[in-house]
Amino acid sequence: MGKKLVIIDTDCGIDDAQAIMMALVAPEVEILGITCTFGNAALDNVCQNVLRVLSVCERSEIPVFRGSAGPLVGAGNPFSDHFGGDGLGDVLQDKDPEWEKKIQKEHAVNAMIRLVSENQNQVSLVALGPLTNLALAVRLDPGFPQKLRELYIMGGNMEGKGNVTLCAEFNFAMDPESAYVVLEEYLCPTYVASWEFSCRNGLPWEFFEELINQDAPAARFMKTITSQCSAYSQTSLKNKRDVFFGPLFVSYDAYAMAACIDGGLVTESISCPVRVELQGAIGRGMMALDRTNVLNKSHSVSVLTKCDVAKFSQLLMASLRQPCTK
Ligand SMILES: [Ca+2]
Repeated sequence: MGKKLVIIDTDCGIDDAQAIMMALVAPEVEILGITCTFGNAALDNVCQNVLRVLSVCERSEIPVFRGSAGPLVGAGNPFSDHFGGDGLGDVLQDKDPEWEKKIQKEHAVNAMIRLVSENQNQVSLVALGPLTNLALAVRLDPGFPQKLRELYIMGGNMEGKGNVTLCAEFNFAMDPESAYVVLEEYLCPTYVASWEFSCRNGLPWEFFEELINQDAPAARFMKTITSQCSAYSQTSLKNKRDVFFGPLFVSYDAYAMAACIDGGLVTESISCPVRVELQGAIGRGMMALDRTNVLNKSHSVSVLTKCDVAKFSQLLMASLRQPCTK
């Protein structure tokens, strides 16, 4: 049986690194390319972070493409320091002076369109950052979404709880117009792993300790990049999000990836049209679920609500036992 063909679009922070490692280790997945976007860090950092992850896992043959450096509209919000200024916890010193030569010459959006056109109806696109590259892809090639097998998105809200503004999740808040375009115009099967979905399926911190203390290069890498990062600090557990979700370890992007890798992982979802709010001091960037189809849209997405946490834990554990022979 053929492998599942995957393109990963990422703003490579720590949780993206985790998600990419999960895809790298999945025996049934073939990664056609990794496309980079701004988000958790500036675009140059994102590109270097992806190269690092591939290097740690000894999978540097996978092509990496440079994409959008900012949102469609406006100057963009200041970069989040959730995962440190460089996106990987600000602890890595050994910069590769040759990194730019390792990035493909082709622009990420062109690469996405080409790879999907070469493999029509076979590619699963997993979007882990702001959706700017995806919005540009449908503008350059209006038929692009129909050539996809499916789209998985980490981002948005299902309960209106925000993590960077009152009502908006980071990836959507960084480029609301792109999130809007994607959720209006990508008519392929679409699965949204929202901020609250990730938080509601979090894991105990004891699991996190076990995860990063495995005896393998990928685990040691993850232990290093999370070592100084407040997002992984158990002493900062009483931060704002825990008002809603409790003190859990949440590897956000890994949920969207896990859902793509294992169709049986998601145990409950809501099928309905959605729309991203573009106006408002409070609502801009929020995803609204249209459960009664007030908007009269023809296309519904799957908004994930529950997953098999035991299965997810196993995928996480295996992802840090790298490099390995497939
Ligand atoms: Ca991300």
